[in-house]
Amino acid sequence: MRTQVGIVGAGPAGLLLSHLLHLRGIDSVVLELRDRDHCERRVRAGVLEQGTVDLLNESGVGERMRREGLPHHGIELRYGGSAHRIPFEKLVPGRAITVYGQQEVVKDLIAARLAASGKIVFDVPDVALHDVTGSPRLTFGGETLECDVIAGCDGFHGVSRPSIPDGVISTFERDYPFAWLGVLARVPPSTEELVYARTPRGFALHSMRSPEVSRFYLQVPPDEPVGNWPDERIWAELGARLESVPGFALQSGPILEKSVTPMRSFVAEPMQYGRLYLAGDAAHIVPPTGAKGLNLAVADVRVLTAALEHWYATGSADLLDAYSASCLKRVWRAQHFSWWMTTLLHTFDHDDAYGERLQTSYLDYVTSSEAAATTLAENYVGMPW
Ligand code: RFL
Ligand code: PHB
Repeated sequence: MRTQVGIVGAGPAGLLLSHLLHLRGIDSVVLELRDRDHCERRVRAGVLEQGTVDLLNESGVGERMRREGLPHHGIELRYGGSAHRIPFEKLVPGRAITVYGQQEVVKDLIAARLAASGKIVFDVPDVALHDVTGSPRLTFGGETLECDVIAGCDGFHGVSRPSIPDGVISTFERDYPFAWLGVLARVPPSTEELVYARTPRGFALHSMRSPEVSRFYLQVPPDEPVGNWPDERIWAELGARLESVPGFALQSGPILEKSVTPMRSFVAEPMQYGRLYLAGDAAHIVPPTGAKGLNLAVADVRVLTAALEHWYATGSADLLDAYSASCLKRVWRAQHFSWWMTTLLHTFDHDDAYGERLQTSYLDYVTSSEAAATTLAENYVGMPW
């Protein structure tokens, strides 16, 4: 088998890359570890930046997102017994976010690829990369796929990054002393906009998926077994953390899904080796507090598509050679923002009264100074490409 671009992983990065390349007449094959159903059901991100929304619309896969996605023009920060709105329409006019589940983006992209006779091979457990500095090849299930370049879009635990020899890549990491328990519930949201709450009991986030389905996150200890969280305990804890302002009542309902996500910051530099290009979570991870992971994956793929288009059209590898450097500027801005939001809103060591006072001081600043609030708003809706 032969293709122009061999893509490892059918997450948002791999699928969008395959779709954008197809629109430019460039052929690709996507190889995916899991089955289609698993890819389409995995509940993860929910916040799309303005640039992500624009790109999905411009590339013809935004129809359902325009119908079912929820545009939001602000978020709420809740701490110290009061609520504070960050108004995007005032601080970053014309830019907003759209709440639309990552698995819906994945469904839309898979449907678009299959409708265009695109090749996605699901359920392949043994993908391996070969000769990425010479004649790149992917092997799987006894088959060989020869390609001009390989895109490693296989997430943090994939095979692409580990196939790069030791010493080529430098990594930069930060771990956090907590995880998130994510909860999906069949209950109308109790809020119109996302609520980020800092409380002495830990952080809580109230998000949503539709007028009938709500999404919540609770700060929990690292490696917390999900079994420690029966439904009644989840509702009691969400109530204790979110009903921290007068007049707010949390509605409860049947819980559809719950899982624990570790919190981590990670960057691999450079994001390329020979003719292997890493994109999305394969190259970098952010803690979800800033809602940036999916959006960064989209931004990488946008840069890689332009570089490949240029290479095939002109023979010049200039943009491909600059791929990592082009992506890393945005990656590090998102790294800082995600670390900052995480540090600002979570409960750290209960004995660290000094740290707690610093958090409160910065929250007071962000909620009273237009300059500080604009910093939050422009990063949250996404810096311009
Ligand atoms: P993905 O989505 O992990 O996809 C990688 C794909 O590669 C497959 N794979 C392999 N395929 C072949 N061979 C192998 N050996 C393979 N190993 C793995 C996997 O099965 C999978 O299909 O990476 P991608 O495409 O880079 O996309 C990244 C995003 O998924 C991720 O950054 C976001 O989900 C992060 N994130 C959020 N990002 C946002 O922008 N906004 C948010 O609101 C947001 N909230 C979140 C999040 C992530 C969360 N979790 C669970 C980590 C909330 C949570 C709770
Ligand atoms: C979500 O809706 O899943 C979500 C929203 C905001 C975040 C993270 C996740 O910061």
